[in-house]
Amino acid sequence: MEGFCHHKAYITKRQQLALLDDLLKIIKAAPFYTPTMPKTGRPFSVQETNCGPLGWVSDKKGYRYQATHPVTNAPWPPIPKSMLDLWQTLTSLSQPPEACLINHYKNTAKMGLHQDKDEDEFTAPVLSVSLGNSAKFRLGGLKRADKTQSIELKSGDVILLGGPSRLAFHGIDRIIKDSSTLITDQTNLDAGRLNITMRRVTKLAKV
Ligand code: MD6
Ligand code: FE
Repeated sequence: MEGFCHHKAYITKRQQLALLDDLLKIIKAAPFYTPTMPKTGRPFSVQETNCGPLGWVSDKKGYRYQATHPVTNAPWPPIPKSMLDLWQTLTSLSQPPEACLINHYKNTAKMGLHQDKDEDEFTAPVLSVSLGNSAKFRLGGLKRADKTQSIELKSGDVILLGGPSRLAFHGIDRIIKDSSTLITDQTNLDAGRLNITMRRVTKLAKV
């Protein structure tokens, strides 16, 4: 799909460990919570938290971006510098991301096919980093029924959904257990996988 970019092994092992350290500090300040589906209230199988000025949340009332954690009501912690630098390098945008969503998958978690469309700005890509166990990522087209492909995302991989692929349907079919040793039990993360996505939420200012 045009605009989709997969940088395999973009982040070195050393950088992954440093990023994991930054994320563990964020998770201490803004603990994972279990989002629920709008209307049905069914819990997600992933746990989520955010950093940055805005965070993506989901509960019975719907999907939205908000400046505070839904459980602690505290403002989200700032986005780590390494992630801001990655955004600058790979998007070439002078304006920073406003939201950084952190998903935690236990080995049995998955994420259904969806589009990221709760933002007001679709010209900026969504940048996504994978850490820990590998995942089978499914990428489709602009319609739910479009043909899909399966892509394996490994620890240190970065993908960008930009251009026409910005609104492509995508999801996580499954996590491949024991495929990475990055996230150990010491992290209290039950092994599994972390996925970090950065987005622009409001319109880019014209410069
Ligand atoms: C995941 N990723 O990799 C789920 N969304 O766990 C996403 O939902 C996603 O990887 C938008 C752009 C890139 C992504
Ligand atoms: Fe998504």
